[in-house]
Amino acid sequence: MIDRQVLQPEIISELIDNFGIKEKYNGHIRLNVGHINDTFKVCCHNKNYIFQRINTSVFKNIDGLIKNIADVTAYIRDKINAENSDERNEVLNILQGKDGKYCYTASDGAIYRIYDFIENAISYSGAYSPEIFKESAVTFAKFQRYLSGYPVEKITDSIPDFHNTAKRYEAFEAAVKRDIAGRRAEVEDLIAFVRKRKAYKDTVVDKLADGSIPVRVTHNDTKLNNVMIDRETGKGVCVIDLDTIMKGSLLYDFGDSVRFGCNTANESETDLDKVEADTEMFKAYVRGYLSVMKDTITSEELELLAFSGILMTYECGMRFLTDYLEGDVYFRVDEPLQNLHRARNQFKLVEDLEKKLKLFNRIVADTARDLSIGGGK
Ligand code: ADP
Ligand code: GN1
Ligand code: MG
Repeated sequence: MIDRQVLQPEIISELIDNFGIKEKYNGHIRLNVGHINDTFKVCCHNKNYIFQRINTSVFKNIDGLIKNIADVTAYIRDKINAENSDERNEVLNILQGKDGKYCYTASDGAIYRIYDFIENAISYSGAYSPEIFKESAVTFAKFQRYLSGYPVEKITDSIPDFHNTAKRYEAFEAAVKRDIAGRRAEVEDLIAFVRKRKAYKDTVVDKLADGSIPVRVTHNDTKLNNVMIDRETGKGVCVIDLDTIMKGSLLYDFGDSVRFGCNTANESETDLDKVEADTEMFKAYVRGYLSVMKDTITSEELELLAFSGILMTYECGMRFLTDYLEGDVYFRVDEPLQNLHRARNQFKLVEDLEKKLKLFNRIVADTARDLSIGGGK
């Protein structure tokens, strides 16, 4: 059994050898941010790297996932180079191993990959301002725009139906029925909350299926700590965590950013009085996002932009609750009730987003008017 907190010295040596790292290894630390992979900053002489153990119980199709990342980053790199801009604008650089592969199965049986470390940049999980949040919007939107010409058929869905809210709902009902961890009785109020809003689950799924909103290549995990912000200038530098690049809707990306960044509290906060949807943050995100996407977003997408925050928060809360019912098998938890706390937190945010939907729709409409957006392709 691998200790997820630890990166063993012999594995470090294997990886350094396989990926041809020439600089002398000086030490490493574990980064305790994401919920999925095990991430380590490895410091070498004059250069740092990210060594990542990929979570193979979450990601079943590693070849498809790695190919997505290698292809998409190469594609974006060409676009950035063609822009020839003075701004700091980067793309994740994944290292290629001796055998030509971008990941490596080590002697402990786990699969690893290495990225260049993005220096002098921060991934924010808290204590950020509307300006920082707006920059994250610009950076995610640019990422979306770079990929607007990328052939959708070249993308492998690394987790099929990842944001298919209808399928997520089915999984939730199955978990309630199975009640494998014996936790159902303590969460009846939350189960009722999800069921009451059942109609949400088909909104975007149906529109993607009937073609009224376009299928795009999307990031699908656009929380603020998946974008690196320059430590000095406060400008967005690079989108990271590319495991979930898949076919989807831009509403998934916009909505997930709102879910995380407009919450006045951290996603795991247990004091629900602290959880609210922050109007200033929402305004900032809309302005940043639309300033880049003004010629790309369609009027149907624009109309659902404010609602997408509710949808993605509802879906994520439902996923946390499902995982709690299943005994915490998916999301990394630092304490036993964390998935339950996260679910309660998300549902509190759903309620506040529902209350503010009219206001947030108006903010979208006003910003669109300001930016002379008519709804493009
Ligand atoms: P997870 O899928 O578990 O969320 P991430 O790929 O998002 O894993 O990595 C976790 C954290 O590690 C990020 O939030 C960020 O703080 C840091 N990180 C990841 N990649 C890099 C990188 N290339 N340079 C600097 N920091 C990084
Ligand atoms: C996970 O990998 P990370 O921590 O950035 C999850 C997202 C959830 C998020 C909730 C592959 O994101 O879908 O929205 O936690 N990623 C995966 O914080 O399931
Ligand atoms: Mg992450």
